[in-house]
Amino acid sequence: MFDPCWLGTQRLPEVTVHASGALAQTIRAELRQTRRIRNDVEVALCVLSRVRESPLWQEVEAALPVDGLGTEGFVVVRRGNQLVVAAEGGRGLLYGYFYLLRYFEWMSADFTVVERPAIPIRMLDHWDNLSGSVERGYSGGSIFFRDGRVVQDVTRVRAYARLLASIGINAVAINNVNVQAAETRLLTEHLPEVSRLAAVFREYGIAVSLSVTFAAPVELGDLDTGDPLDERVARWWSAVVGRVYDAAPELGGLVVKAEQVYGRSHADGANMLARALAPYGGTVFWRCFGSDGRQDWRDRRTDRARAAYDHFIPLDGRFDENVVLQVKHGPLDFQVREAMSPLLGELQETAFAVELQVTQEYTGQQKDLCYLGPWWREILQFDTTGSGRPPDRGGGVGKVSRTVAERTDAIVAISNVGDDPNWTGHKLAQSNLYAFGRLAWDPTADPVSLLHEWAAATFAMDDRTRSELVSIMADSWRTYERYTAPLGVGFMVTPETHYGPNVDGYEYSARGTYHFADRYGVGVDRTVATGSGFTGQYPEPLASRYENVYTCPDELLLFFHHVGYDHVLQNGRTVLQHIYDTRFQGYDEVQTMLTRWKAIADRFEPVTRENVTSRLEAQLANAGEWRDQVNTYFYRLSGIPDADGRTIYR
Ligand code: GCV
Repeated sequence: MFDPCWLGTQRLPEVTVHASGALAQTIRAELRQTRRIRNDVEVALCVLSRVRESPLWQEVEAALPVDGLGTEGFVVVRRGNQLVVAAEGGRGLLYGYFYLLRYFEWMSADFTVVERPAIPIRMLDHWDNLSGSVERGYSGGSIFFRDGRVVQDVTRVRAYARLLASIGINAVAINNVNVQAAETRLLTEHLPEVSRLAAVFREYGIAVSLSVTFAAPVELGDLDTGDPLDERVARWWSAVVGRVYDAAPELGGLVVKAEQVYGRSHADGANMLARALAPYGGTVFWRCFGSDGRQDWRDRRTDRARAAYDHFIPLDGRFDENVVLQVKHGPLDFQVREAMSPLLGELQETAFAVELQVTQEYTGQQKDLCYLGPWWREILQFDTTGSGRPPDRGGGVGKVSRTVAERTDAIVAISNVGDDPNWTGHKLAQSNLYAFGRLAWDPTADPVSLLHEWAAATFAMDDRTRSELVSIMADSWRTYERYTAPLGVGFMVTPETHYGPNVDGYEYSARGTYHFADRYGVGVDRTVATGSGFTGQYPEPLASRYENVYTCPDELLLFFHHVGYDHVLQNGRTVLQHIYDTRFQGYDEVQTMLTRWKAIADRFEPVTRENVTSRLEAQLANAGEWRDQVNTYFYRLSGIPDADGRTIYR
């Protein structure tokens, strides 16, 4: 039995299902496992074609939006002791069922609710290797693979699929984007095994995709090229894709890390795969990996932040319809704070996905508590025009929406689960998986309300304990930012592992991950006037806002500018004093989190108590290292002491 996460505490009364098909079977199986509550409410789940079997059919029909519910939407109506959930088909009904499960015990009065997901593709990518290890995984091994094969027992996979469906996820990619040609071929040769996994996910309305390397045919016989314009390569892929769809007909598509393309351009490569997938309705997720491989710390004009835009904007409009460009939310690499990738506002004619990391590679690796809901909500609500005005919907071509959530065609995140008994290593990191799914469905959701929802569903506890837990967790992303990387300075992490401080660890690397601290100042000059010109990739007024050191938001100052330590921030403090203050404050906040947690810890199961306590203790030690190493580093460079005389080691 696995940790049920947020599906452990809910109860429902008797529910009748007026629907048929595979997903209706799944709902019936779910209902058989659900704990019963004695209640006189009569609940029905009903497809619209049979809604007249429900006494509330008129209310349901009156509630239907003019443009319909879509395949995933649903409507819930309650009048007195009658409650009906209606949807066009099995998918909407499944999401309606989980909605009911989530909220039933909180539903009292009459109400009508219509729910439709804001973003059509809501996907989790897994960086799981066929060997069973997980790249950037902090929760044990893969739940899909072991020793080069798909696991025999898929019970855990089914439990995962159910967790994902309950938060509205409808797609997963099961293997690492860093995939070798040999692994790609292995996957496409062991198709019955892949199809076994796909069948489990299909029970929960989730489409499986495979990561492949574009260069898979390179080593095959006389195919000494991966050129997408070489017909033999295209034929190889068509044949492989045909076999894959024979074995797993509802596959979502293929994911490609587009680091290098043999042949002319990314568009040629992506379109070649897209054409192989098109007959089956499949999609190519083409990851715009943001590295151009030309970084050199000696040359400040090359800038990794520019790479994705420089490569892909000239190709906008040249991709086939079933290509989705998968764009990391920031132009670098999932730092604790980054500017928004300008691609998310500037792609006009190409479908794209915004990519987030639920796995906490740079945000504490599920050792440190770091609830990412507030960060993702900021990303999704970011106004890509910078104008603050509602979008002009009048007659133009291309995308006219404004926020990232409005513009994006898909949302993808790297999953944080593994075969750890609690799935996520840190028990409280389950909240990140939950919040991702819920925000993907509704990007306007309030992250703190989501925490309440998650905590209420996860732990049997009184309201005061829940409020205290939520309050400990709610601001933990900002706390993490304070002790690690305030002002948008990134990459002071230990190279390769990316946990803990190493201020100069990447300073001379070829990855384009610098901070350029010297005795006078710190930060990366990305301005048009004197730096790499990255600010020029944004439209006005964003470009000018970031270009000007006095209008650039404090939290991104060192991302866009190299400034002196005595530069005064909009918050009135100097950069150096802010560096000192935030490290002390971040550490103190972790100490307070630990103290507050210890005061409520005995209200939780021993396994949770021990898990969270030991991780918060480790987090405190980590925050102490960050505080001391970074403060000492800047004190040694600048020679300027802390204005408040706190301890900075010499
Ligand atoms: C899967 C970062 C990570 C890599 C990861 C890469 C990517 O650089 O450190 O582990 O590779 O992102 O997004 O592909």
